Amino acid sequence: MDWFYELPNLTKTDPEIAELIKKEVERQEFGLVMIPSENHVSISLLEALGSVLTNKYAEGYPKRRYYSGFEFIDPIETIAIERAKKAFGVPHANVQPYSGSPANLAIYLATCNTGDAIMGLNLPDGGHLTHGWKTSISGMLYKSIPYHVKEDGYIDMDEVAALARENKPKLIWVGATAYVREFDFEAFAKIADEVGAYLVADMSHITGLILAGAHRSPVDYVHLIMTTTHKTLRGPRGAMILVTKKGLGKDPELAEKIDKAIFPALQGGPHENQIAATAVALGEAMKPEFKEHGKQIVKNAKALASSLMGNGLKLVSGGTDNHLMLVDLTPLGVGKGIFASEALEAANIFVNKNTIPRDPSSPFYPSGIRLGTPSLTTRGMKENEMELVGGWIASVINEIAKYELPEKELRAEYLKNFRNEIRNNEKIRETRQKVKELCLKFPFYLNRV
Ligand code: DSN
Repeated sequence: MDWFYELPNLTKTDPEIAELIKKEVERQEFGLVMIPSENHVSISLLEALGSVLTNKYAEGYPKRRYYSGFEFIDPIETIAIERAKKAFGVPHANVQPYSGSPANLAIYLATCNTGDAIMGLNLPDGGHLTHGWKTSISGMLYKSIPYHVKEDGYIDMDEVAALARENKPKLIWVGATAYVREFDFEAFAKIADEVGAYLVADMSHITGLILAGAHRSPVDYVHLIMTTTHKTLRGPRGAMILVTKKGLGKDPELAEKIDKAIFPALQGGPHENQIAATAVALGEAMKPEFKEHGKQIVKNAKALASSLMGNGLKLVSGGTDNHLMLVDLTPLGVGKGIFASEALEAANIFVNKNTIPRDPSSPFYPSGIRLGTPSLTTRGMKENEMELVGGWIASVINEIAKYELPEKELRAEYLKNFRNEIRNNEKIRETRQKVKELCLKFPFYLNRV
């Protein structure tokens, strides 16, 4: 049995935490993790992440630190930086961001003054909180001008151009958290260049697809790139900021400004265990087999989308070009996302409730679910399994048809009853069993031979 499951020391010293970690390993192993921003990291990567590197304080950058003891830490961070530069073809990489949200804040700090206009995809249309949504610091400190998707689910590029000309933003985001089509980076670049804006790709969701050649790269078109490291890249939780050649052409000091925005402006000591694990993830992603893996993620997503639609479900934009899809549950009623995601969880299928464009309900009780194929592809599943899983998902969703979101005051009680009923639902119990049998055929952390 492996150390990360056996936890030989922790089991003795803190059995309460050890037991919960073991249960979580089992949840991931015997369930279908279909939240499109999640993935399963390799066991080698876990060794780097769980190493003594976590003990080290390392404010500053390689060869420019404030403490002593960098004989081994500096080469590790340098390897991560060099791999990032090589993998993406950029002249500068900062691998220290703790995660995506602070990385995006650092980008604002490096490029904008508070009050400047910025543009990003509207949150309910698939955009990210940090791209200017009102409850995020990005929407509080900057003048946010959101753009939208059209009826067909594609970004409205005419609107992007018109809003940019009218508002002259300092920065335009291209990227999303729930968008199923390929980004037209070239069209965004034309608009950003015309109005003199920084164009920043937040490619967190699609980084693995870009490295695999399964989605076009933003590198030639944008000034900056932010990516989290734990999604399709299959690394530890963390993020990177990349400065492109075009970015240095616009501002030769951009790399320095980004580094200063991360440290000392925003962060303290970087997490060197996380940085070592990022280096490992980049090393894995630069191997030829990762190209096949990235392409398979998209093939699987297309197969899953067609199975879901074939089984009667409606998808936003009628399909997908990448790793994720959004099921529009409005044909069943308004605000059904919570019922669908909890019923699927009862069957050991993990997705997340999500708004759909022009959602008639609210972000906490949205009318859709978001799901994707990165984790299942990591386990080795292919189109045949997607066909099967699509049918199971549709049949579980069928079971929630009769549940309607009641008025606010009645919701807690109603949802409690719903959860009890759904746990005991025969169809859902059957699906849970089928899910477990499928997972046993595609072991990842446990029962490997
Ligand atoms: N929470 C991430 C996601 O699920 O897409 C984005 O930050």
